[in-house]
Amino acid sequence: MTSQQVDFNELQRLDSEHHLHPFTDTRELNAQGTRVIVRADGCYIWDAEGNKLLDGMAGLWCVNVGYGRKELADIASRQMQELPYYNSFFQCTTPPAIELSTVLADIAPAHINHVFFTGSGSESNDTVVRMVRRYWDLLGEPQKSVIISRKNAYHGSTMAGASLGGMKFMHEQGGLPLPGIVHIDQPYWFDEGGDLEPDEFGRRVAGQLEEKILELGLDRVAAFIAEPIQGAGGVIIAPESYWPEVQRICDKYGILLVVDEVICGFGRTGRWFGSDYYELKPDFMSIAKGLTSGYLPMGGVMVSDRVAETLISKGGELAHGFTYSGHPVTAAVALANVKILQDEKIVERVAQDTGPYLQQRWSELALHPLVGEARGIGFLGALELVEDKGARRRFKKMGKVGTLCRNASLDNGLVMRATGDTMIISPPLVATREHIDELVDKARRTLDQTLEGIPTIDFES
Ligand code: PXG
Repeated sequence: MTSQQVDFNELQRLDSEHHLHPFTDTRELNAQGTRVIVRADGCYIWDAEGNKLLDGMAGLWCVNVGYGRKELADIASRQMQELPYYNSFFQCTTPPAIELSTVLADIAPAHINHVFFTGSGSESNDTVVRMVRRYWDLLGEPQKSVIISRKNAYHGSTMAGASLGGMKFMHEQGGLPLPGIVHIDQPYWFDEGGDLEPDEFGRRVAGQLEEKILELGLDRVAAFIAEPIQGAGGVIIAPESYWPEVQRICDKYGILLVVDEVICGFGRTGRWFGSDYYELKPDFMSIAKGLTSGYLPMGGVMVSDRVAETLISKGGELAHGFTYSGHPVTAAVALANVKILQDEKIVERVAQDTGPYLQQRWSELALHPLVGEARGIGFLGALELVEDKGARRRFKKMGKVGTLCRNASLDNGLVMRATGDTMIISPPLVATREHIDELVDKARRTLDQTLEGIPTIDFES
């Protein structure tokens, strides 16, 4: 046994004794042992056992500029030595926070020119709830407080984030959702579209927004929140008819549109924001992840001019804020990260070259007997694993085949995530055509092995 293996076993033991992991069945994990990731470079990660993996998930949808960017480490080090911390409360701020707010206003859609900084996507969405309600309160309509969201959405894990999210298994823990948050259907044609054409289905589920507004009464409805493309829910891409209809309904009734850009922001669709991709006019955009490419934790809420104007001119003090709002080190890293995206024209490359190439190669997997649909946009992709391709029929117990596929993928040196029986990718935006070929080849081998392994699955347990 090498010394590295001894260390690794010891790390696993300590992890199982002291560490509660997020979204994890700790008992199950402790029985299996955790995978300890020790190093990363470019599009690859290495675990403590020496395995090299192509990171098809960019960490957790966040490492947009890839790993090993020395300039980000250098900037953090310099900023830490100069000013490691100061807050943005009490009439203070720091140069990186100011500069970052300016750059974000520049890259955001033209009508968005303000940002409130947070520490994560969840905090961003909690902030959105407070700002949405404050906005209507200031306009003399405090009863306009209900926020409409969607089933199977993911907006974070804090109380408000998990409530806005539409994940039932999360609501079941902790008495959620909070009052004043309701959910309509998601635009998930593959699973829920039945015999309808995608566009007809898209119009119908968008129409639920209007129905819900009328059911609750316009005097009570404050906002609608959605991810441009649902990420954690399974890279769910709405039919083309959906977003124009949602925007029309928000405009017609004057309710605020909150676009959760935590995954789609910072280039993932080949545009700076999902809102650019779908030509939306959001009142709020939640950001995180790609803002710093995950090098440090940071989030924010970008606020439209009409909302900012009301909050500023009528609002007085906004009784909300975090110790780390606008943290100088995270802000400096975010600034340098955005500069990398700009200088290396990474977003343009995803739009014009690597994104279309990934989608072309990814769509070839639709021919595989296990794949009911291969879809994607930019640097997001999903595969629906099915028992019967033609009928879009799922395996009888969800998640078994997905888990088998996920494990086979890791064995093949590719990080691909499973949501139920939907396989997901969200690679670093710097992946080259060669990386994409490697990803698709490994994914195809993984699908072959999964298909071979299905007879060994116990669907009853
Ligand atoms: N909104 C969206 C759209 C997200 O994807 C959050 C908000 C919350 O961000 P924070 O920084 O608070 O985690 C997210 C986070 C998964 C997975 O399993 C996805 C996320 C987080 C954890 C797991 O795909 N997305």
